[in-house]
Amino acid sequence: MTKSIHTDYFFDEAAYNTHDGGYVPLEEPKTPQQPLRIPPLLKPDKETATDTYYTVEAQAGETQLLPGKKTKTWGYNGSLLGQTVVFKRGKTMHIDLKNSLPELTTFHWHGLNVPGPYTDGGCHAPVYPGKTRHIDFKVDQPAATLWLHAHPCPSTAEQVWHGLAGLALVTDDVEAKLPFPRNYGVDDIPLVLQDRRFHEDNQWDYEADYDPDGVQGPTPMINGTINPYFDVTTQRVRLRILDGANRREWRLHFSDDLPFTQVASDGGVMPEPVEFTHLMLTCAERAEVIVDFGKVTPGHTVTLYSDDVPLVRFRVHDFEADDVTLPDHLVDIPNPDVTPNTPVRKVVMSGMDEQVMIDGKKFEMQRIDARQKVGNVELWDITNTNDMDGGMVHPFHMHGTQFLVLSRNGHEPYANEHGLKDTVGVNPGETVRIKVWFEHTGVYMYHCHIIEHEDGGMMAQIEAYDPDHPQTYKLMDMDTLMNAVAEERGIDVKDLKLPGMSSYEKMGMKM
Ligand SMILES: [Cu+2]
Repeated sequence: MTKSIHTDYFFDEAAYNTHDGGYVPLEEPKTPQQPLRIPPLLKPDKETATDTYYTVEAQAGETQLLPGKKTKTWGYNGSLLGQTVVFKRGKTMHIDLKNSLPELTTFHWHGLNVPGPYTDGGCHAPVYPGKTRHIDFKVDQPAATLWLHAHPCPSTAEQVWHGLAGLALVTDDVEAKLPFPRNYGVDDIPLVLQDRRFHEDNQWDYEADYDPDGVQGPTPMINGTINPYFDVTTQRVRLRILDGANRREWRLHFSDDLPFTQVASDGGVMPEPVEFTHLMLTCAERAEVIVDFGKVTPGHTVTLYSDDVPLVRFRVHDFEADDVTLPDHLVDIPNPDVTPNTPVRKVVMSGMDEQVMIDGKKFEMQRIDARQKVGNVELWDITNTNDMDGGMVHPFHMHGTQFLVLSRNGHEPYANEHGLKDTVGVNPGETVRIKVWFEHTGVYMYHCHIIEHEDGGMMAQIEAYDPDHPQTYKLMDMDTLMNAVAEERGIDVKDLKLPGMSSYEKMGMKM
């Protein structure tokens, strides 16, 4: 490959969260290094040639994160984060979603192309404590690193902060033929990047740390590990990196500027590999990168940093030579023609703190903001009206589809934005044009993925419809939700405070 290596982070320097008044700098943990936790693969309850059966259970538990007291955490099939679910393309999944938490939650499959709003698992698909919801769907999209997280508006941010974030890997025959490392846990490892603040007795306190522009903590937590190392035993390692933080942007680079190659983005393998020394991810974005340790002497350590704070130390051991070079072209990406006579859809993300809105409105669960016919291909212009000097990057996310990024303010998108995406960072003062089509009917949310912004109302919803098969949906409403949560907590609904509510109240709006 004779391609150039990208040595900057692409995004507008002035918009980084480091410039925000409430920015919480990362700090290097002072606690001993620990082996990186690798989320186990979730074992199917049953599997046939065509069908896979899983049970995904949201549960509360305790996790030894720091020396001393364990931290109270939530997770899927474990005390923190989740077991990794594998979806083989072409197979039909049957999943029991079990809620063993003390409060209602939802199971949202971020990046999965499935019908909305119930299978998709947004706010309209609550699972009450002690109850189970069942979903079935056929996996029909390219191999990709997706994730599962709670999405019960307006408590999404708090539940994710408690630990409800797991990985879901789509596999297919196309990716399987590419010369990528894929021995899970050995040379194919997920890296869920999060940050937390530890309070008294090693506990998290979401309320104490609350910031309407997104909650941050000074301690990096990778796969639910504080101060991790990973033993490298192969020349090449594939990292499936997820920005699973509520608000933090990660500016990633290795010690000695070791180059690495991004091979996949949110929706799967990219048409061409892209080489980096520095890569920034915004909330919910994924990047699969292959790191070649071939020039590192065994016994040495290569450190992955965000800015100047170490995230993971890769201790390089002896390995067999593996000088596989990647092809210049990896996969073909669908690029359907825009449906004739279709106007460009405009979406405006405005405000910061409590003022955040989409198209001048805050989210309402029972309001459908837009409609698009299934199969139609539209251009969407996503504008961030924050001003360049004092604004922030808003990561725009769509449920129910993977889109293509066409341009940024009329210019070429970034070098790693030529694949399928479900989340795109929009700089202040910028308009990002994307190409959007839906393959399934449903009501889907689209929103900023700074999770406190979505809880604060920077969210809207679209119905993808099929005129030949009109459908009606039972949408969640605020009264039902508030009454349920108040009952779970044993308090009067008048005394109930949910995290996103203050953003509505301060704007004189009703949630
Ligand atoms: Cu935002």
